[in-house]
Amino acid sequence: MKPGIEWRQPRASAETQQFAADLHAALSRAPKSISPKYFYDETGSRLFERICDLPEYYPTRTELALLRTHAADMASHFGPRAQLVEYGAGALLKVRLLLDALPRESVQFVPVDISGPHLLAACDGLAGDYAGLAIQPLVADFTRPHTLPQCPAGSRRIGFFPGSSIGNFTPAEADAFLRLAAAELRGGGLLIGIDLVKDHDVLHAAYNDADGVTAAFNLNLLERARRELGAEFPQDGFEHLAFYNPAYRRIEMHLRATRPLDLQLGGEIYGFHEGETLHTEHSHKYTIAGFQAMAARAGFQPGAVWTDPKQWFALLWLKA
Ligand code: AVJ
Repeated sequence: MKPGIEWRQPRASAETQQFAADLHAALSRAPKSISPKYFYDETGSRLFERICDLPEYYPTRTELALLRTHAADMASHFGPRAQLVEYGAGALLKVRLLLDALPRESVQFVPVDISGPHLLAACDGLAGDYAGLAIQPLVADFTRPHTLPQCPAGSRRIGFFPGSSIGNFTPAEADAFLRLAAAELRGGGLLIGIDLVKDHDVLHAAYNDADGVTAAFNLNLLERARRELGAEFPQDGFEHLAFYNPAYRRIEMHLRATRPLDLQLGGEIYGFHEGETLHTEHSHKYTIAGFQAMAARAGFQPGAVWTDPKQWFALLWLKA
């Protein structure tokens, strides 16, 4: 570096700053825990796509098969015209199966996602393949109060929340989301994907795949902190831990210290004892009746259910 030329660190994005603040908070509490949303940087999103293709990871393929087989039946509940609101839109792949079953001119599609650049790129791709479809993306955190575009006259608002993403919420957060959705979808309804309670070995295998992709996905959270925030911790200091907790009907994922160690982050030092964990994800599993009861308490009227022959995954229609 030439003397006199100041080297400037690239300014941290708002998301990076939020990650740093949340990771400090996560490491300061007991037990240590952080939101699973930090899995999904570029590396993590690519690893998640690989998870969806794993033989042990049944949810994505089971839900896609249900959508492929029953899209027309699902769409028959929407009414003649719909403002279709997808919560946490992501790559916009699953919604295509629904859109294929709807007359294009009868739909306004409103994908809602917190990541603006990704959302807009996905919308461009969708617009290229669905000429004439009205798309109104909304960059927002859908778990917090937000304002949807006005529902076109004569249309019903229909929510779409696939992927069992609601499994990441605690029961209190799931309840809060369902109440918010019931209010804004009033007169229409919600089509939601949920992962069902099943044999514990099947659940365990889905989060402990033989190729270690889920382990890499989990460990990427701290590797991301190394890359993005300059965090320092020993190589092989953490290992993947995922298990089914039957009392809470959820898979828990943790990063477990393999020995006593220090993690340095922005001038702070956080100690881990051997075996201590950073809790990274809950993935709640539901029964159909249990989920319908929770939805009913939140203001929905449970309707049609689509599930696979083994009842591993379900899509539920909930009238708002
Ligand atoms: C995207 C939240 C539905 O809980 O199964 C996959 C994420 N974590 N393997 C899930 C995940 C580990 C996934 N969800």
